[in-house]
Amino acid sequence: MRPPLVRALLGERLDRPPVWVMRQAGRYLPEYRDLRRRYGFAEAVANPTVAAEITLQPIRRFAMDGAVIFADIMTPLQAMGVEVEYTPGPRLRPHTLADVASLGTLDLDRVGHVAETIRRVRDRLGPDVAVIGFAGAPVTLLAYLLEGGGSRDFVTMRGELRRDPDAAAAALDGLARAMNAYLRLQADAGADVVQLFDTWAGLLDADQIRRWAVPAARTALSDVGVPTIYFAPGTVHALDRLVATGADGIGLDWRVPAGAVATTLAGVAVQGNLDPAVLLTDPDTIRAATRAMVRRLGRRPGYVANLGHGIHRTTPPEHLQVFVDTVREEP
Ligand code: 1CP
Repeated sequence: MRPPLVRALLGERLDRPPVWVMRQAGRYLPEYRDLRRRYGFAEAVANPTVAAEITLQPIRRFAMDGAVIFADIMTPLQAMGVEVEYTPGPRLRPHTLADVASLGTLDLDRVGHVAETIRRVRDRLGPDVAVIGFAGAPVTLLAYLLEGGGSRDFVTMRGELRRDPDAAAAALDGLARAMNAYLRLQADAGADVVQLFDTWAGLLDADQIRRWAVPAARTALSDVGVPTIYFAPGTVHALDRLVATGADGIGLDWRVPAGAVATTLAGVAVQGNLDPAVLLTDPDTIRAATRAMVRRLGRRPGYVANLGHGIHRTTPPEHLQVFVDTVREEP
């Protein structure tokens, strides 16, 4: 039998929705902070023993239905020759569109540690728990490459897409092909599901999302061989465009209205979408909001319970337990 997470993404309605949480391996967990006292972030990602251990930490505690591999969206760029430092967000040399287009292909040997982490995690989990691989979507990677790090508004990326569309197309195509190779490597190593994170696509208008973000995501996700999820928070203004990525499931942030989901995303699975801020409140509030979410979305075929974005680093772990238990209570 396939893991419940895979079955939900293929459109099956399950008695209880599978559940995992974006950024579930990370700083809100004391056991993560303990390990990170001994290993820097890049060092932890590069070491399959440590990366597998961090990946498994939230599974031991919460028995999630999916284990998301500990790495970063910038990890494969490092294997394309980009130097990245984490402070804790990524910092790198600002690139031009031409620099990005000439990065060349991904050297799969240089991400062999990710494949090895996936093999180790797959070996240590039962058949019901899905291993989740991931990559950053081309638009989001381009945003970091052009800006040289994180930003609230990524104006360089937004300007460059308008200034030189041909060079932008070449840069995005190179990134899309590289991420496609990277996702295939992860599926071959044993990932049961892969997610493409398009964290910054929501900065674009609806036409730009259709022109740039969707085709690039489609290339990155094509023929990966396992079910795929596309997550682009803040794109409610272009929700009807996202299905064209070809993803089996669409990740929703907490602002997406339930009515729009029912009509616009009828043919795909959906994942989400509790506001991560709810987990900073109290058990009663968490239970009420989680039940409302499952009532809203859980009846459709193909539903995966999750937050609407990554878990906040100040979240008390016992609040995440309340969320997971509530998703799993008798319908
Ligand atoms: O010191 C630390 O602990 C480093 C913080 C950290 C962690 C735990 C970074 C730097 N990356 C990660 C792991 C990570 N990043 C994972 C695997 C763990 C898990 O999900 O459980 C994943 C899937 C990511 C993905 C990621 N990195 C995204 C997309 C998801 C999202 O939240 O929208 C983005 C935008 C990044 C960039 C990044 N890397 C790190 C940080 C702090 C950030 C975001 C902040 C910034 O833009 O500066």
